[in-house]
Amino acid sequence: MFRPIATLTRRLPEPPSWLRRGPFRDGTFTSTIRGPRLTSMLGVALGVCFSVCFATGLLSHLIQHPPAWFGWPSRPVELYRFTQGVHIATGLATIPLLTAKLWSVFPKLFAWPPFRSLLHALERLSVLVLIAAALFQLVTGLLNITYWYSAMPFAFLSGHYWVAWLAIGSVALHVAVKLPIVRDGLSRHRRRERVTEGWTRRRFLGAVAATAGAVTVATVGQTLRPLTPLSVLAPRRPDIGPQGIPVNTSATAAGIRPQAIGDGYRLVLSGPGGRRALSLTELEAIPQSTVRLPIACVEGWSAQAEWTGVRVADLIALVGAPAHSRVEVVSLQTGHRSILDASHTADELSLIALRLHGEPLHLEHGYPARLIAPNRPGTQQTKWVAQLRVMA
Ligand SMILES: Nc1nc2c(c(=O)[nH]1)N[C@H]1C(S)=C(S)[C@@H](COP(=O)(O)O)O[C@H]1N2
Ligand SMILES: [Mo]
Repeated sequence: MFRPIATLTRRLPEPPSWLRRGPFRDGTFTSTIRGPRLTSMLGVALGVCFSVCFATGLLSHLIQHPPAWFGWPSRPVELYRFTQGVHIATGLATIPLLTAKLWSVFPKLFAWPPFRSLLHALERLSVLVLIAAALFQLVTGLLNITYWYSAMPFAFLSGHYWVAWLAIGSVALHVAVKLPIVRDGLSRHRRRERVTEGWTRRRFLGAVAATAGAVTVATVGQTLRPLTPLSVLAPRRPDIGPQGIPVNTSATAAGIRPQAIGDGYRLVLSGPGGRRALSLTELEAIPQSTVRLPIACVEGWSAQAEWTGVRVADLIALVGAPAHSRVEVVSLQTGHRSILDASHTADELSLIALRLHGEPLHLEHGYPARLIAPNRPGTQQTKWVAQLRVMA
């Protein structure tokens, strides 16, 4: 009879000792800083960082690809700016934490025997999956925020999303397996280990914490304005660009033709009451509102600005649509569009903006007209708007 548990836990024969060479020999790794206490402490910090990063990343994914059950409100205005700032900051802080943790367990790669049982082999395999998935997430995230797309021969979004599930799943398994060791590693009797070891360990942990702190301080200014001058490592300075705002996609890159935004430009509205095409002059004649709203890019930078334009709800009223409508916002750029759900359409802060800081929109910011709405990922703030289509 096949007994799975017994098969999994049966002790495997020891590999021949002549295989035990190089780092597999005893006494290769001599650092006294390493040990369950150090690994446990790093593990707890990493676990917290990773979980927060996963939750905020999942949220961002749901907002951009909402399933039927999911609704994202238009208030508080800066909520997405905050959650996505946290996503990028925790992701970046993970880099020094993971590096230190991998260093702390590195000798285990050469443990002897490599596998005590099938179960032990499976457990080690799951750690390998965890490390690979975590490294994949960090590297792809980093490539994405530094705009190095050419280094990723696959779709960033689906890769980063699906491997996140693999990573969080193997984290959960890893935590469950290691919990007893972590408990023991963090228990009080361990604290009374030899004083000198405790001291060097504290110095090491201090250095790791300082590095994680330095990475955060040198990048979080891309969204936290008071720290902007310190943002030496941030891919984007939120205060540099035309009209003081960064540009992700330029008009040239978006393929915006000068004819399309000249005198012939029309904003086309379509709804239950028919179709209207408004020139820029006609748009300017409609009562204007001025709002202060951020562009909160998925890549972690954000910039606050003062926008002036026409309320989306007022525009769709011209074609007989109620304020609580779903609206498709179509760009002059081929293929770029976004959806305003009912709460965002109805929000009085949602504008088709014609001006930025009191001046006509810069071409790079979406001249003649762009969408700006509260609590929304930057990628959904469509520039060079050509049409507003009220959806049935
Ligand atoms: N048509 C169009 N609109 C767009 C984009 C784009 O590529 N094409 N990029 C979006 C992204 S990712 C961001 S972060 C914001 C940036 O707006 P800004 O360039 O005015 O700062 O515009 C959004 N609107
Ligand atoms: Mo963005």
